[in-house]
Amino acid sequence: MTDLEQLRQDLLGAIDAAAGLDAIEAIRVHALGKQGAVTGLLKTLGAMSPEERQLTGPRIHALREAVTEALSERKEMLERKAMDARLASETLDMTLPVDLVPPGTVHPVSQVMDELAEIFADLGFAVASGPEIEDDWRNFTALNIPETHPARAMHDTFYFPEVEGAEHRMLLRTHTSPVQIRTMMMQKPPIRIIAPGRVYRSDSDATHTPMFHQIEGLVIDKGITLGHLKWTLETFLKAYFERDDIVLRLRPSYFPFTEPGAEVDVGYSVVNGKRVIGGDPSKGNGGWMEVLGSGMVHRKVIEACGLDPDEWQGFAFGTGVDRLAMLKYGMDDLRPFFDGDLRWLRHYGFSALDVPTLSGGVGA
Ligand code: 2U9
Repeated sequence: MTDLEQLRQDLLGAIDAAAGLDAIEAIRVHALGKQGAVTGLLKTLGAMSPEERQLTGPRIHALREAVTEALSERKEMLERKAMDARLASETLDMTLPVDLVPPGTVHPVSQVMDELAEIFADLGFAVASGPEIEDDWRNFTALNIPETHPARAMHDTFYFPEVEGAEHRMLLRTHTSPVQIRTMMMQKPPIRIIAPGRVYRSDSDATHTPMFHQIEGLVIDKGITLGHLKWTLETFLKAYFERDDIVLRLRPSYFPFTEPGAEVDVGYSVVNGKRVIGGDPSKGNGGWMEVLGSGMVHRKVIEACGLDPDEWQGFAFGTGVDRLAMLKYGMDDLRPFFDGDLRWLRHYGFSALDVPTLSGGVGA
């Protein structure tokens, strides 16, 4: 056997026996590195006579190719084996909850909006939304608040500058009602929606901020009565405050977009000197607290949206989300809601992993 044949057998044998990637690398350096055995043989070609080079050259080149190929095959096989072993030994349970603490907290307003969406979804209501920049037709006129109506002035509206030739004046919506107007104009009844979102009024003190959050609800169907309204609000308030001893009192009131309109009071009791929703309002220091506005949708509003008020009736209600949060979670000042103070957010915020569900408790 020639030296070349012996070297080939030795190298291929060693490659075949290599147990790991380190061994493969060592053989590569030993054979093909700068000082390697095959490299050494290639270097001898220069000193050979042309006849000898013609004879030996192709054999040395073939040896280098065979070794290179054997190394890469063995390497690929060992890598595949390592990956198979890893796949067999490592498992990842994708159903486990994340084990890190999420950064930051969920703002009480977001938490309450999620709770409200969950409660009303259970009653068959969809969540509707619309733009915060609206026109005065959808924000006022369609809601039976004509230009001369005192309610327009009462809303302390932020108007955009008037544009020459424009049909409508643009403004920051003063309530979420234009969302319901849009829905009634786009969607055939029956309609059951809630419209949560930001609203704007030029007003600022301990209980009013220029931007606050409202939620309004709208039901349009055939044969809707005040009875449906009262049951819906009672069911909602029991779920939201997580108690069964909620009592409601509807007081006649006036809203241009409802007829009749009613303010909704809820009974409260006093626990450790603090008013809490629920309990008997006639006992101890208990009493009534106004929490919602509501009413049967005015026939003029139904008409303005292109529907026949003799065929379709409905009820609507509205309240402040920030106020609902304060009542449930015990804050007594509205202003820190919008300060972005991390201490307040850590104290009153919620874990992002605490998703409100009816079965788990909406405010758990
Ligand atoms: C349409 C028809 C009727 C929504 C309603 C109220 C009564 C109400 C206030 C409560 C406190 C707003 O957050 S607040 O300042 N809202 O009292 N809202 S009925 O009535 C509608 C809405 C849309 C088409």
